[in-house]
Amino acid sequence: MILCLSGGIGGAKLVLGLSCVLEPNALVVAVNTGDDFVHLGLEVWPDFDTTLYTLAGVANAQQGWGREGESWRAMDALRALGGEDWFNLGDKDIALHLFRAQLRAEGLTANACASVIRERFGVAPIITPATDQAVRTTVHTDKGALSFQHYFVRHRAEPAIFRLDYEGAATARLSPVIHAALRDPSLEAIIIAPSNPFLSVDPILAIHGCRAALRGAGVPIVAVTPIIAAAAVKGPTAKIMREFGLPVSGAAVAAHYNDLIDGFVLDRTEANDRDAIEASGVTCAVEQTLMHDDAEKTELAARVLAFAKICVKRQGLKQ
Ligand code: FO1
Repeated sequence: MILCLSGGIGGAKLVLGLSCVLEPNALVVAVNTGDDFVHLGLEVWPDFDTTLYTLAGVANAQQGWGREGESWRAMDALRALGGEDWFNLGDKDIALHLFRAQLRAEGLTANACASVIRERFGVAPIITPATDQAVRTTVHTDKGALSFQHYFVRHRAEPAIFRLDYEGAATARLSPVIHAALRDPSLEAIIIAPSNPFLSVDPILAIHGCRAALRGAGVPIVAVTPIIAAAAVKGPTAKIMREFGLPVSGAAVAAHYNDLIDGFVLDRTEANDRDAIEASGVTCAVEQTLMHDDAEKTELAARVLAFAKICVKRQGLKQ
């Protein structure tokens, strides 16, 4: 069984590839909750929903979020009322938010909601929010402190970031679904998907006890680079690295995860950095990590899994 930490569009692509390679009950995906927010009274879980729609085969792939074949009648009517229209919600997407609000009103935990929703969409792999508590990313920028969606959508990720806070992480706990996966004797590896390290992965790693729980599982932890040819495929990863004064490279991402990972999958455009990464104690594989279509998502997933299984668990990293 494989546990994958994921968020955003890039992560969902590898998760799809993993779901094509693994038996349905052999994949558990912990999705980032830092992007989540209550909007128009509805709980919106973008990273969970993007992953759900992707595995259910109903995602709007070129948009990177939401569903294909959407209509926007509710948004049009809301706009006519003068309601908030900066965050676009399709009619079918709204149905999911209404359904989730009903489950939450019945007292279901986040992971229980995810389980009901996954079953209704016929998605077999376990996708679950990384925590049942509220962990939300606050983006501190030259335009002030912004909630994640205000930064990402309203301000189009343009403000320069000087700090990120993951509100609630210190008192949050990893989802019981994740703890069960970490204790499962069939667990073979933990994969960190090619997601934005700062916006999609760090909000998961910041959860109280998360790093120790991951290291304590005793299986290799492998991260896949989100940087290709010194640029991010999509989204603000490269921009944030520059704002944090980091070189825009896979090697800088490997260094960011250095106290956690045993292996790193570097893109072949940056193969020259392999030795430096290995010198830091992290085993490094070099692959084509750009995923144009489902075949390439599946191929990369297969290669990442083969690499993870031969990765040697590093000793001496703090639990
Ligand atoms: N991203 C946008 O850039 N504009 C939108 O209007 C928008 C709406 C939206 C609705 C539901 C949903 O699940 C995601 C949505 N996203 C939108 C993406 C969202 O900002 C995600 O947080 C990003 O995909 C980053 O993970």
